[in-house]
Amino acid sequence: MMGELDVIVVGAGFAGLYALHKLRGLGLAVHAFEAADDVGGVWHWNRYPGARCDVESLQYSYSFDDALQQEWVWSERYAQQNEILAYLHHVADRFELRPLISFGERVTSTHFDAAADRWHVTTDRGDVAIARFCIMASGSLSASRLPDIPGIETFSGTILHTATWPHDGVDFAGKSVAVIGTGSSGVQAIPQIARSAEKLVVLQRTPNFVVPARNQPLAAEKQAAWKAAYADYRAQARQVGTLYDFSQTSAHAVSAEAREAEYRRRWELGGVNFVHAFNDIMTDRAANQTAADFVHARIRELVDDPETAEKLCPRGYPLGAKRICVGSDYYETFNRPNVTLIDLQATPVVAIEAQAIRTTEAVFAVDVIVCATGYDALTGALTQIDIRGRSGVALSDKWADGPRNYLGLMTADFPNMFIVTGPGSPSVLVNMIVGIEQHIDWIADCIQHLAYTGATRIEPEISAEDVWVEQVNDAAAATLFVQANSWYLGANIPGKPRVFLPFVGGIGRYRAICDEVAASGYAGFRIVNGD
Ligand code: N01
Repeated sequence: MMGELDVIVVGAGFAGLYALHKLRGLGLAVHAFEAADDVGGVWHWNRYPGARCDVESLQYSYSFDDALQQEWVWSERYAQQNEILAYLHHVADRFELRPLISFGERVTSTHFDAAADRWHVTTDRGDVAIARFCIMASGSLSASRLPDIPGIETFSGTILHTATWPHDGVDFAGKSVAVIGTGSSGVQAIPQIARSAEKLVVLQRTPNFVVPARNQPLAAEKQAAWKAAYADYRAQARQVGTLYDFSQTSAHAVSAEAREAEYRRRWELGGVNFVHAFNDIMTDRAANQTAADFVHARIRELVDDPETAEKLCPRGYPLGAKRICVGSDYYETFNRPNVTLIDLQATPVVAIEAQAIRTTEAVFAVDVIVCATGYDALTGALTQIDIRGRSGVALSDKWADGPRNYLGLMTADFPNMFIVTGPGSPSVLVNMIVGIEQHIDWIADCIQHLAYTGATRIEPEISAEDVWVEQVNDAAAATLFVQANSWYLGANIPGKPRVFLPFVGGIGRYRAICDEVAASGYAGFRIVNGD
């Protein structure tokens, strides 16, 4: 058992690493537990072919240290997984964070001792650490899930999940492969697997809107120009998350020709910027349909077989209401002779057998099944740990009908436990690094405030929590996000309560709310003074 700490951090991905750096800088005794054998979080685990970030490299990086952002050189517009992981290794080494991390230790429980105001954190190795504060930097999309298909355990070939990819890679040459799932991970992996596998069957339950990435080497001049203006760009990003070309115009305010030209311009430039072509795409269904129609037309242009093209056209939910996907050669891949698309809505999977996948219409013999089936998002990494607060109630019980917290940062009955980019915060709806830095900075200020005032405990008032949960729900209800069966709503997990998880009001507004709360002496929180 290690000596008593000020802060325990769970996880050593982007959030955990910055938390360690920031809090150690304040003179606090801080330590992290990380289940993996190295730093990186999702970027350590997600090594599937094609894995890269669809936020541009110059923006998907820390802003807290100017020398770091000036010196690190990105090679591509969108960094590949191994480059992001190399960056995080560099950060861990540069700021000497490794000695603060226990690797290969998964936190299994965190219990609050109300008599001593301390968290007791236990790992799967049986280690116990005690600290005044606990920071859950366990990730928003880290609890992966295999599909609940009958017979999956009987498959005698190789079953892989994109989120736990073998570190020495997978050779698909000469193999018959099935990919289940066509979200961001599937969309990135499918074109790569198609190039090396003998046969590829793509099992699609819901088609997604896929805009082209137009990835390219990052020109030295562009990188230099960004670095020269980083202070300004980062300041803007703190208000909007990722810098896009945000339109101030309604899709209805321009002619059909002008609309088409704008969509085409953005389509050619590539990336998520497409969704911001008009300012009502995420709030007005008719406006949204104009963008959806444009993408449908591109799918029909890119895919040779008209039947396959129709299967790939997303319908019945608004564009962007499920996370938009950014792909490279995604639709073109379905023109390859070795690739077959199966529409699971028309012919659902019945079972996985020893060497095959059976749908209601056919049997596909496969050697490898790649599950790109996603995550128990935002809450999964938290509820799979036995977290018990002041009264002994488990967090998973408190959140049985959906997550309840204040500002997404803390939950009543769980004093001194902070959640980074979890439910009730902008989280996955904005650039994760911007969200992480905002949360860690706020948490660090809060811990300092408690130290200055001699307080030992902070937790939200139930009333503040109730109001915040309502505010999160109201913000989502005013958008089209709630009109799709997405993981944002927990719809991908059987039995998970259907609650829109992230705060949709934007990082600028959210930051202002969090700052106001802090400036007011932590209104909505109950602070207890003295040991
Ligand atoms: O997971 P997903 P993901 N039978 O949940 C299907 C981030 N990310 O790993 O839509 C058959 O989006 C499921 O179908 P349906 C990003 O935020 C970012 O792809 O539920 N199919 C869906 O098609 C992203 O949004 C990057 O009907 C089943 C797919 O599996 C988030 O992570 C890259 C099934 C799951 O898609 C999650 O993305 C990768 C079943 N039983 C990830 N169960 C970039 O930066 C599920 N599906 C680019």
